Amino acid sequence: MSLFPSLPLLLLSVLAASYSETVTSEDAQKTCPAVIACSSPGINGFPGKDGRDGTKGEKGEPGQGLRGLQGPPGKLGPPGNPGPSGSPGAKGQKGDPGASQDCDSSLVNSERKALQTEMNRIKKWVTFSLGKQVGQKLFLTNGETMTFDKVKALCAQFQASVATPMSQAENTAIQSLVKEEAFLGITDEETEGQFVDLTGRRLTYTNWNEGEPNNADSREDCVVLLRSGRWNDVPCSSPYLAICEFPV
Ligand SMILES: [Ca+2]
Ligand SMILES: [Ca+2]
Repeated sequence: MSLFPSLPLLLLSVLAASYSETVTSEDAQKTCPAVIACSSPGINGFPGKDGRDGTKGEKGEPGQGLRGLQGPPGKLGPPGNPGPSGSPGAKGQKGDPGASQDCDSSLVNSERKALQTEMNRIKKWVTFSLGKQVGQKLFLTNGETMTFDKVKALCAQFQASVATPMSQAENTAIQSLVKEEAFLGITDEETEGQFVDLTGRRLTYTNWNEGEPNNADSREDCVVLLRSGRWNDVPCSSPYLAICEFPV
């Protein structure tokens, strides 16, 4: 007899063994609960992934516990819109004068110099067109005739005085300015026969016409300049041309 069984027998033996193992495995699965119950528990698996956030719940009631300490102040917020303008306040008291007088002084000096320059220009125009200047005197007339008192008032109104020639040059200047007889600032109202200027000083220059002063009718206490340049005493109440002299 051979040591090796025939091939068909060998295959049948293998299939039989395989079937036996299959049946044993299936039986084991069917009886697993019983097996698990009887065996030790398995190791826990890894936790699953987090689920999605649920919907926000309603605000809860304030707690009954102790109130916590106040936290530090928050950051400064943005500036708000400007409010409406308030009503004007009461007027304050007048302040003390400023201390920068040097600046003011230089300004005043500058303006004064400019004004002086302009004033000189105007004086030249006036002198050229209307008046006569001799030394520090400027003779001007408004072309009107009036009594001696009115002439004095007119000249005083312009910080001037009635024309009073103190020299031949001044007498000639007045003569060339007028075309008719004009009052001079000379009288003997205070003392008959003693002629003085309007400040009361005795005359140092005279230019009387021949036969004058004659105090005609005992009522001639004022003096006029004749067309010839000579002088004549006349009544102060008679109207003659007004001439004033201005300091230059
Ligand atoms: Ca007289
Ligand atoms: Ca006379």
